[in-house]
Amino acid sequence: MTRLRFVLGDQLSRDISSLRDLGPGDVVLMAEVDEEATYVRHHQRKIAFLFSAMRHFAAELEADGITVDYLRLDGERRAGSFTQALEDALKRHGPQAVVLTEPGEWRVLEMTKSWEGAFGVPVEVRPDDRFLCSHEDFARLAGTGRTLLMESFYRRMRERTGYLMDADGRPEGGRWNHDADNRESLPKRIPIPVRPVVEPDRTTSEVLSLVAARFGNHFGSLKGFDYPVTRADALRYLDWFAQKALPRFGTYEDAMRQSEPLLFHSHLSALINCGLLNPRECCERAVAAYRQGHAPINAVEGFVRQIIGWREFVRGVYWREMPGYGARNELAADRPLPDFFWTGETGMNCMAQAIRETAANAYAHHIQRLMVLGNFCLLAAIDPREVQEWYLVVYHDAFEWVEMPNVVGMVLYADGGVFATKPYAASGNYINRMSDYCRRCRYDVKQHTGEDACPFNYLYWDFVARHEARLAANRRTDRMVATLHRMAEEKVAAMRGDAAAFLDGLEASGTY
Ligand code: FAD
Ligand code: DLZ
Ligand code: SF4
Repeated sequence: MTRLRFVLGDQLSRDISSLRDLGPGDVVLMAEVDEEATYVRHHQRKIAFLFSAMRHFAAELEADGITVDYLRLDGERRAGSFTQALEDALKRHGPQAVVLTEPGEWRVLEMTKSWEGAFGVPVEVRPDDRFLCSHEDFARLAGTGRTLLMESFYRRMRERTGYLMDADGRPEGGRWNHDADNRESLPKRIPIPVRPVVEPDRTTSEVLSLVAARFGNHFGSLKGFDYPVTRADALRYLDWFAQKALPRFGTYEDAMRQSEPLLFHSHLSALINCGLLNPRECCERAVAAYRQGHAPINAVEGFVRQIIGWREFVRGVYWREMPGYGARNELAADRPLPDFFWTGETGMNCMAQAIRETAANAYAHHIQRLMVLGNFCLLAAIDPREVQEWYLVVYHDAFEWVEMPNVVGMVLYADGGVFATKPYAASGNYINRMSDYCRRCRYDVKQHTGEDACPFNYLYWDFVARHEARLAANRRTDRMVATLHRMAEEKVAAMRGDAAAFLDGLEASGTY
């Protein structure tokens, strides 16, 4: 029986479930399609990364004697959408069945559901078992209540995988979670390890030209593209991380520094999400570094927690809460996204840094995404739909299953606390503690009112005042409200006045 194996751009793994039982006569279909590149206007670097990784993956399959029908965006045979690509391929190959691995996005899964009826061919959608926790197991491990706790889910995942567990079933290092050791700011003279550079080969250069020609008006830059696009380079990148950056990953996980976008972070998310690396092998490489005495427990536990904890957890939340999750707006936020999210032109140095680095690299690390950019969107009541679209566009690792819960649940509290136990609101003080941004800023982080005051300060207290009842009712935030009440009335009025003037002055983004 001939089967058509449809492999999507974030399924670039030889071990993907749709390729497992390849038989003689089977054809692998892969397609660069305009609809996927433009349904939101993805960062140029993200498109280039995915297309180049797809082309390299297809070439590797062919080198192994597998028949691949690869549709290039600029090729003679091309298709505008996944559905059209499939329809045309069915005519070309006349297979008895179509096999694919479950897509990572609700939108695409819905698309696949129409195919059997539309084309009269059986379509088999297989589970994506690159994830360590299936949809069914998620309910078992995370629970089924209205609210879910990542920490309990994570402990179960540790027990299940055996990562960092001793022979008696206890967590190695005596604690499940070493987060308390992972909040240091960066010492002045600490050396930051220099990343390996992957020079673009011919395939990548062709893709870069294609993207510049077709999507050159999208956000971001292609300059200096040096990210891995093959499995071999991705494995070398993982190995480099385990040796050079992982040892300090934990301690400085929350730190930020001017013009240092990566610090000790792994920069692996896009490689994992598109399939070049498997999340299990990333954890196992980190655990091996711990066993060999190359990395301490706080680093390795922190890294493993991000992957088998947060990554698996948000994916479970996404599928549990969809459809409808993206429309949640518990805090009734409705301000349009300010223009400077696309230009970086703002006097707030922390925001300008994070946005410019995002434009340059299609990357910002977690604390920049959460406590700078996200925190601003929360405090300024930016419409969750607009925030989601921005995050989906600008990061090379962004797919809806992971972007949406991080934005809706973690950053904006727009789901009313499905898994965040409180809104992660913070004033300029937090950013000052964790970075050197404030020293280079035109605003003064110590001031709360007036022209030079840090906008995060008055926006924070305005946020507390606007959501006073909700925050007072939550044990984890009631102290914010108590502090507000202890402030002089005139000071509160002045901060709220400054917040209103600042927010009124924000220019909405039109097109981008
Ligand atoms: P590291 O700091 O080195 O962490 C190691 C790995 O853990 C990451 O590669 C990633 O696979 C995983 N991880 C860590 N935190 C999370 C998390 N909260 N959710 C899921 N996985 C996590 N991550 C994405 O992969 N795609 C997204 O679209 C995305 N959008 C985000 C949006 C917001 C508002 C926030 C706050 C976070 C978002 N994250 C997203 C999570 C996290 O910020 C990135 O995974 C991380 O910054 C990627 O950089 P890194 O590989 O250097 O990660
Ligand atoms: C993000 C993206 C882009 C830009 N382009 C393609 C593409 O041309 N072909 C493809 O197979 N996938 C692409 N993707 C990923 C998809 O939009 C989508 O996120 C995944 O298929 C997950 O469902
Ligand atoms: Fe950001 Fe305020 Fe610090 Fe400026 S002073 S960098 S706006 S936190």
